[in-house]
Amino acid sequence: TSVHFHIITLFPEYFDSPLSCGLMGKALEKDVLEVSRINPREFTRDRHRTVDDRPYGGGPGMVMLLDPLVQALNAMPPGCRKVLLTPKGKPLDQSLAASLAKENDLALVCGRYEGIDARLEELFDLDLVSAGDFVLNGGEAAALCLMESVARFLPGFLGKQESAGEESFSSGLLEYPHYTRPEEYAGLKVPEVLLSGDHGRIAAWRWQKALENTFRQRPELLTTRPLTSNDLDFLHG
Ligand code: 6GU
Repeated sequence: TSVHFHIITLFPEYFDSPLSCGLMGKALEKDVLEVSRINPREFTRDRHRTVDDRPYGGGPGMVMLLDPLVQALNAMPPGCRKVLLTPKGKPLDQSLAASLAKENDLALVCGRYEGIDARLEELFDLDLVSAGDFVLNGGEAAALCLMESVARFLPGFLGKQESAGEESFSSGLLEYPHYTRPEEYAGLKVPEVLLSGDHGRIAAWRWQKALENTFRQRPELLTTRPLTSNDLDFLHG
């Protein structure tokens, strides 16, 4: 298999349905990728199997203990890249997903409660990754986003049809609008060009719509992607 994800989480059952559904379920059956779930609680030795404690200095919530996480990470295979899912991390994007898809082993540490003891970052070389600028209860949902975005780069994950070429972001733009039958619904018609059979005109129309969508919804995406004179003609002309 191409990538082996090692999810370190206090809630291994959180991942049951997402890993069994749709393309991800198929990919796991086909051994396109592999997923292991490790519960840090399994590494506790005390009677109550404690995984968290109150923060030094006071304040609300609980902090995840170092030792169970350290043991879980020490049990990872050699060469394993270690990712900590945390809102203070670098926001996940398509280029990070592509780079993670080149790894053999990826440990995904899911933080819960208020956070984890900061010394974990001194003990291990961790890539800090966030799902985006909003607050979740823990890293699990972010880990799912990461795994799905990485899996789509793996050979054999997508069908021949969809392959990663013509989606949002592969061009650096948002997607163009899609239409299917019927040709007219409640007086709303499918754009004529899509029925024309003229593949050149269709490609040009889709490029223009993708550019317009991006300009309206996510103009900041256009600042890191130089506009061609063609693009500018489409936007203004
Ligand atoms: Cl990785 N964790 C939490 N708790 N909140 C988040 C996040 C991660 N990414 C975005 N928000």
